[in-house]
Amino acid sequence: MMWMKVCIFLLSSATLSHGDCGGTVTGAEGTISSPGYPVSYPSRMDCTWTLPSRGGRLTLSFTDFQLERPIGMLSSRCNYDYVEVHEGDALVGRWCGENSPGTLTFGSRTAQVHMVSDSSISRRGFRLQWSLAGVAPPCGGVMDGPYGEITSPSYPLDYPSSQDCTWTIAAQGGQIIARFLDFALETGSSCQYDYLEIIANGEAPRRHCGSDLLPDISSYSDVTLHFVSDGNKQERGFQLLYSIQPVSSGGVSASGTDQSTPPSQRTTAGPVQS
Ligand SMILES: [Ca+2]
Ligand SMILES: [Ca+2]
Repeated sequence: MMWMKVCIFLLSSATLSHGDCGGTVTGAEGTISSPGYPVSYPSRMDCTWTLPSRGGRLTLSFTDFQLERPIGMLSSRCNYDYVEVHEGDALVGRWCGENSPGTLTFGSRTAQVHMVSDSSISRRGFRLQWSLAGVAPPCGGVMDGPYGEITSPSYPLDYPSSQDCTWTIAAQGGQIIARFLDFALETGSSCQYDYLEIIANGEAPRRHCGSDLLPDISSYSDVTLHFVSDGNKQERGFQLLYSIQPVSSGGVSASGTDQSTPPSQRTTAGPVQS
């Protein structure tokens, strides 16, 4: 039973290969084709491809479609081989023969493409291109591990417009040491367009923008990072690594990357604009 579950997990987490019988797609775009395409698909197949919309807008475009032609009284039901498309729990339609679904667009629900063949007569099958637009990249959260990385959304590509992300690094009784490896935000005289606000050691927020690398952050209380971008002009964003140093009764412990800053001399990142 456990072994089966592991296999199911491996199958479902793998990137689809050309002509697989079903699976779940990952990424932002790709192609799906029926098994064996463009040679005949197998008989007695039953394959389901799942395309999560992840809150974005999903487009399926069938670029080739050739299944067995239905004949007889039940031909309108595609009684031999067919492709069905579902959006969430709803059936969008069933297609067969050379009657292609064409291009279908979905709102925010997961789409499924389901193909079934009977015991005889196969054709070329189908090929479709899919793409996903408008999916918000991951942004913000609580960082409670002993170390980690925080980057602006889509980093190292330009961050999207209209972002508002808040990260909290939990000190958990230790000392947070954070180092910026990269920093490039749209410049503004008072950082009024895009900015990163940092709250450390319980002090007032400091707002940063531009492209000067910020100094290290050292804080004995939670650090809050608040990133905002406006509606136009995007830059690369920022990348920051942090670690939590345990604090012993005698002061900062002798493990980790930076034991040189006693609490009395601790600093927070100063503003770029001064
Ligand atoms: Ca058939
Ligand atoms: Ca901007």
